[in-house]
Amino acid sequence: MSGTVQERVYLHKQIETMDLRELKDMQLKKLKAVVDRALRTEWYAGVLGKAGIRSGDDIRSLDDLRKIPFTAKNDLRDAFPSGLLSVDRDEIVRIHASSGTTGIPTVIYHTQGDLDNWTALTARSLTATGCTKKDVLQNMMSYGLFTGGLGVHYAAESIGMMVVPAGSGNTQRQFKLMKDFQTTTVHATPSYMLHLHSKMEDFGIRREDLKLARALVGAEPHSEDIRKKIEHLYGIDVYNSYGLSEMNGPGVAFECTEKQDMHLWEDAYIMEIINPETLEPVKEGETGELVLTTLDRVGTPILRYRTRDLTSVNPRPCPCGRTHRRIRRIIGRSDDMLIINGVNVFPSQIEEVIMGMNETGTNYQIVIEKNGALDRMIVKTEVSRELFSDNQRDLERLKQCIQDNLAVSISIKPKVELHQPGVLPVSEGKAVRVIDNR
Ligand code: DLL
Repeated sequence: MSGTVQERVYLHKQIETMDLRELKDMQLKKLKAVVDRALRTEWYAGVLGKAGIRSGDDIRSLDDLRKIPFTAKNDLRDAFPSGLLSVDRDEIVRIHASSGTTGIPTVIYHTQGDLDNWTALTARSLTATGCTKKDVLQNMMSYGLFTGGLGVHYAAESIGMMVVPAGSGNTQRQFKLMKDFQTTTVHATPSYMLHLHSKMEDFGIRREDLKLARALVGAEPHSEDIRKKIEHLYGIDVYNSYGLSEMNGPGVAFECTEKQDMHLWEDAYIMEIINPETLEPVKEGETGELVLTTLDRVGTPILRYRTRDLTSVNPRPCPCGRTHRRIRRIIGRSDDMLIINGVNVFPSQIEEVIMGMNETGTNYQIVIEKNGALDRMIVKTEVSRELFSDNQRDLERLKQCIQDNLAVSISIKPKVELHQPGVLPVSEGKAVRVIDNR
């Protein structure tokens, strides 16, 4: 693994290493301008008007950000299709959209300038992980309205990488492309990386057939143990990438070669971490919900967006020299918390236990159902092929051990089921880990 090799390459050195005070001045200037642009949209004209904000000049300091009401996913739905459009439609060159769980879409309109800014931020992120024009990037995220495909595609091209636009799925072809074009870098969801590995043997692929050096993984929550597992299975470096379509997509926050939390690009976004119940800011370093404001967006400016993602700020300076503050791994969403017989459980806690054990495989699922008046949780996990051929007593012991570890972590003792590799369903996009049948 090349994790110890410290790359000191910046794509935008002056901005990436900018003094924090200067960065804040820049944010204030941009905030005033984005408020002016937001006022040109039907939606924010109403919302900001009610809050007494009639021009960007009503924002005199970064603290005045708090005068602006939060924007929620539902607001984007209510504003569909064009309530958040801030320029003439002729200026728009692309949209990205998501249908969400309710089926009502949200849409983000991008001008050419918006796309260029997004490309630059993502290219900066790729460079921070050590990618250069010598690398070949195989993009295994889906191309289309989802932002993981095109977002990383254009960024990689812009720094001269050769891109293999494989898209998601078709595992056998992914291996063939990796071999034929000597892919050094892959972009995929962490669950797909694990799935891919479980198929290597079936397709007769040996590790030495591949030139793989790093994986950029994101789009879904995953634990540090999952990162370590992927690194160990392939012998590569794995970097965490965070983003959301409302804020462009990938390229919002990214790990650098230090692999210690993700730099959130503060020249493009203002971040706040709030307590999701009181909506007040948490103390620096405490966990809360991430709220983001776009600073450069022209087509669809979005102010104080409640991401629902739970994280905290790592305020320590990063040895890489970048000054933009880092956010820690997303531990879950303020709305995906499970309540099992009154106990709050985040799926990430269960994942940590399962992935932290050597015997457990690469795929798992959490099923919740009603058992009379009570809730019952079943944790299904795949275990290695060898274990399955061993005797029954070892499997029983492992089951017990998983149960005990879960009881310590989540204060609940769920039913545990062990399965052979390849039995639990895999999805080509984001993994579906929780099936709530209550
Ligand atoms: O998932 C954008 C993306 C593509 C990010 C490729 C990284 C790589 P959406 O489909 O809008 O956009 O989903 C955004 O996914 O609010 C988080 O809940 C979750 N998410 C994204 N990245 C991470 C991550 C893309 N690294 C939602 N860790 C976000 C945990 C993540 N959760």
